[in-house]
Amino acid sequence: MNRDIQTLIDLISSSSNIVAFTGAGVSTESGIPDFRSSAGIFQMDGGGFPPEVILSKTFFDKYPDKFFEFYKKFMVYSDVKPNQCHLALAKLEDAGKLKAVVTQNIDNLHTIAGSKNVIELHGNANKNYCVKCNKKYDAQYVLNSIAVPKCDSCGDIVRPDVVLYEEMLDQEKLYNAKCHIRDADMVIVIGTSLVVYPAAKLIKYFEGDKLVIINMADTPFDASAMILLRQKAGEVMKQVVEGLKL
Ligand code: CNA
Repeated sequence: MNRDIQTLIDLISSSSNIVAFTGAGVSTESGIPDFRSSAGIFQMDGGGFPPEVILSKTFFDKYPDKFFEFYKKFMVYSDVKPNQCHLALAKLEDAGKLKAVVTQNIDNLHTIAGSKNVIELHGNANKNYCVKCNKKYDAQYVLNSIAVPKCDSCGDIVRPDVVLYEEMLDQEKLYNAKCHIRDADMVIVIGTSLVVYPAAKLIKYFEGDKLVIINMADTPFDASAMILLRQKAGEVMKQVVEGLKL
């Protein structure tokens, strides 16, 4: 085990109010691409449109067929399982160490892994609703639909309950996440480029010094981290769980 992972274990041992702040990088080891890695969604073919344009509210309203063609290929996740990182965070919560997972992910994997206090800043792809009558649908309904998913009650469009580009984040969730991070005695940032705002700004509310970043690439917050681990999140967190005998 390398020295930084041992330090991480020691920091966790001496903490009791940890918050994990996660991004798409925690789910790549489950087989879901992130946005910005070399094999990420931003490198994929959007039929002539950049993915961040396709995943915007304007595009969704204008070209729902093209939106769902892309979204069903890359953004609805079925048959995926939590990996060592998701499972480790659930164990840390069970052990009374971790108080919340604040995630930018929409894949539901923290909850499937057993984490209870999960703040999903960008929503959840497993939740979908009719834009007219608000009837609820699961991800399978969207995946099974031909072209644009339509409500079986009123016939209007069924959309994912996720935050698209140009849309506001839920202010209550944002405030809740901010309070957790402000009050934490340790924050572990995992698998996020920390460039998507306003989510990334939340890190600025942390008042302590035990900031750990586990990410394969540089982030704008690296200089503030007490420990920086450029390793796969699942591999690091597996060793953490073993080291803590959880
Ligand atoms: P991002 O900008 O793609 O950054 C991901 C980061 O994770 C990159 O810096 C990678 O180097 C790093 N990374 C990749 N794999 C690993 C690994 N195994 N271990 C450690 N680090 C790794 O994604 P962000 O989450 O920062 O950006 C926020 C967007 C991405 C949110 O709006 C999400 O909804 C959106 N997104 C979510 C998912 C998902 O729910 N799984 C998938 C793709 C995109």
